[in-house]
Amino acid sequence: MTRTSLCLFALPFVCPMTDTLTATILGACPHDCPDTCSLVTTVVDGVATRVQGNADHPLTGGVLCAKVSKYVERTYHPERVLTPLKRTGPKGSGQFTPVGWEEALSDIAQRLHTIAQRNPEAILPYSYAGTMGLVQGESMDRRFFHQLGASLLDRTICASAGGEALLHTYGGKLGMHVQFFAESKLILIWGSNSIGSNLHFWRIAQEAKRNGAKLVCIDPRKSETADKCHEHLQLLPGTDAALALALMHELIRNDWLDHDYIAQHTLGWETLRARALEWPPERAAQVCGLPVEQITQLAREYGTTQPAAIRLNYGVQRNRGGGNAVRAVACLPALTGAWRHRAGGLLLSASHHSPANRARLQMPQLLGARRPRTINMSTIGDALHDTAAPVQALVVYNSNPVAVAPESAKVAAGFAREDLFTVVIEHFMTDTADHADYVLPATTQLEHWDIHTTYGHTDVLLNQPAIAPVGQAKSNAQIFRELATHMARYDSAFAGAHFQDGDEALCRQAMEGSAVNFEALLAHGFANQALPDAPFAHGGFATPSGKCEFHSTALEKIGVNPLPDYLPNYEPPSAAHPLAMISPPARNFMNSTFVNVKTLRHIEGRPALEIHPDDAATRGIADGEVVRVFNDRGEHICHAAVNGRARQGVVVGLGIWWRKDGANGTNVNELTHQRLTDIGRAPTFYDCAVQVARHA
Ligand SMILES: Nc1nc2c(c(=O)[nH]1)N[C@H]1C(S)=C(S)[C@@H](COP(=O)(O)OP(=O)(O)OC[C@H]3O[C@@H](n4cnc5c(=O)[nH]c(N)nc54)[C@H](O)[C@@H]3O)O[C@H]1N2
Ligand SMILES: Nc1nc2c(c(=O)[nH]1)N[C@H]1C(S)=C(S)[C@@H](COP(=O)(O)OP(=O)(O)OC[C@H]3O[C@@H](n4cnc5c(=O)[nH]c(N)nc54)[C@H](O)[C@@H]3O)O[C@H]1N2
Ligand code: SF4
Ligand SMILES: [Mo]
Repeated sequence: MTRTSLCLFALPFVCPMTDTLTATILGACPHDCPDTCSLVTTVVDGVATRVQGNADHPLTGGVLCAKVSKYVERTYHPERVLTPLKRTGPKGSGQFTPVGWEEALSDIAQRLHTIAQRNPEAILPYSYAGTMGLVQGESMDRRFFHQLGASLLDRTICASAGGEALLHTYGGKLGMHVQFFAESKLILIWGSNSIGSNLHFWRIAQEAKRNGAKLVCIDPRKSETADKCHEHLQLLPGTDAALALALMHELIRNDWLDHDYIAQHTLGWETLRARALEWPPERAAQVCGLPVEQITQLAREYGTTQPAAIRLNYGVQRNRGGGNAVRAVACLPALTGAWRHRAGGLLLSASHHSPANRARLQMPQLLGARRPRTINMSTIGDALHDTAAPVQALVVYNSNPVAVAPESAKVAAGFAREDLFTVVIEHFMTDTADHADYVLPATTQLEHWDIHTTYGHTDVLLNQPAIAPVGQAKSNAQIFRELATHMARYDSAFAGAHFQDGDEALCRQAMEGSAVNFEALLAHGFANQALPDAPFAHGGFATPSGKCEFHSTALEKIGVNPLPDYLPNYEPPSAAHPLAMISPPARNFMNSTFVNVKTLRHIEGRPALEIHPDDAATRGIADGEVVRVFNDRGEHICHAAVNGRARQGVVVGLGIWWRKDGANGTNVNELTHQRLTDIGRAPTFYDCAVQVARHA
């Protein structure tokens, strides 16, 4: 229990009137959000009563988003899974009976061992960022599966297209420090609804606005963020590279270039110049569905304003050409020399500043000489139908693939296979948990230790448990420790001491070899890292050449165009499916998390499809009517929202609702496909053509 300025009582406090014991505990938000807030949980007599933002942590500033303000409601939700459950009905029916931990774990260990004896690669762990914690997300679990020799998972579902694009341009997920956007004079918010998904950046952008900065939003949807920016470029999905190339064209034509920066710190300028000159604004305007003047105006502002900053986000990379789009945008600040200023440049992700000692946590050496196959999580639908080298057991944690992975019909059919042994570690009976043989109850962030590095800023945060586990829940790491103990009956390799490291010890191991002081983390909940203000002011890119690589030899070697280019979508609108569908996050959900929290669901309402008034009118659809959204992969039934947010030709299915909440048992991923991005093997959720009709 720790002192914070928020807490009225420096130490646990017994109220003389009510005789209750009150304490405040420092934590970290576990969610897949760039803000990674510092949390303060108030606990009265062992019960968490409130979760607030830590006022002492500058980037949190005492403020949380609506979702995590409801974390107590989620933690004590009446539908929390509180005991291990064993399936009693058909797969997917959600029929289970409670069983003891001992029975569940010994049966699971025996089943996994039997499969592993024949072929450990038939076992697949499936996890993502349900918690971003290093301990509950990527420590004991990895040791367990490495020892087993299970198939490896390629964790591509969110950020790998943009991440690898940055790697091949800057040398890593490196960029501006978020706090310096406050000093920028021009901010491009590119492919992001900051108000919904990056709230603490939005606060900084507001500060810049008050200091006279101009804010420009580049997004096919008239998002809440677009509403509040000075300018909105409402381009067609998947056309960002064309826009970026036209901006370059104008920078070149008007000589708004920093020739010295280009000469010293970039690679491949002449070839990029030639490519950009193929993209006059008129050509891009056609491709992007934008007025020419909007493009030339933006180029003028970007070329003549310093410091100019780009908050690029993952909305641009969920199309076929997503990697190239990120590369094209990432070239811009090197052309104008925006990097010379700490308030200039670009931020997509800063996660390569993380000091985490992942090798220490994950112990890949436990694989020995074995080199298991790798399965891409984004094509789990196909992977579960592979008959040549079938997956026979799945262990899912920190993820809800049946709802979030593309082409759900295939994913759900795969999870429904009677010959597949599935363990799901969860808080709730999600669409995925419904398909399990065993569901194991996991602790939430209020109940376990964890340590966090982030991708939106560069601080390190410690999460201390505020309350005892609810029901019989155990932390993920504890579950894998106990599973290892059961496995040790069959295989003594699982008896190693590294399978008994406790959660707090794992938190300490995560920082081994770094400059982060663990005692300071215990006292304050967060620690800053000393880093230069302007990462590339004097070049120093982390690429092989040390330069910003417009031309990437590494990409050329893997058969990708070495220069950024515009790649049209896989699914351009057609006569049969004339509307482009995007499905970005809902403000009050976190992917498919919080969908079952009543107060938040109440705000989001119901699964809806935003559609332009003209597209609605030609189909005889009025606001609020039930519609069928369909393509060759399936059909999703929801309510039309004719609310002015969708542009003509584009529809927006907001948020990842649970399939079981859908009118016909589907969500938007019924319509998405499994084709992957140009770079990074990532899904192309927003590259999806559909037709919409009134539901009869
Ligand atoms: N409230 C909330 N916050 C979240 C999440 C959530 O579900 N809810 N999810 C978290 C996760 S996992 C992630 S990865 C991040 C994502 O967060 P960001 O990467 O910041 O992106 P989003 O806020 O999802 O916004 C994406 C925006 O891109 C737009 N967009 C779609 N297609 C295109 C395109 O082709 N070009 C351009 N320029 N824009 C396009 C969409 O309309 C949407 O407004 O947010 C995190 N934060
Ligand atoms: N159509 C469409 N689909 C998308 C996207 C989109 O924009 N459009 N976005 C994609 C993106 S960016 C992402 S990141 C993925 C996200 O997909 P997922 O990573 O699957 O994220 P969530 O849907 O939030 O599911 C996380 C689950 O982890 C559980 N969980 C949380 N903490 C813990 C814990 O400590 N232990 C255990 N065992 N479980 C825990 C939660 O209860 C929740 O059910 O979805 C992708 N899918
Ligand atoms: S989801 Fe993001 S904004 Fe909300 S509390 Fe967590 S880190 Fe902060
Ligand atoms: Mo994500």
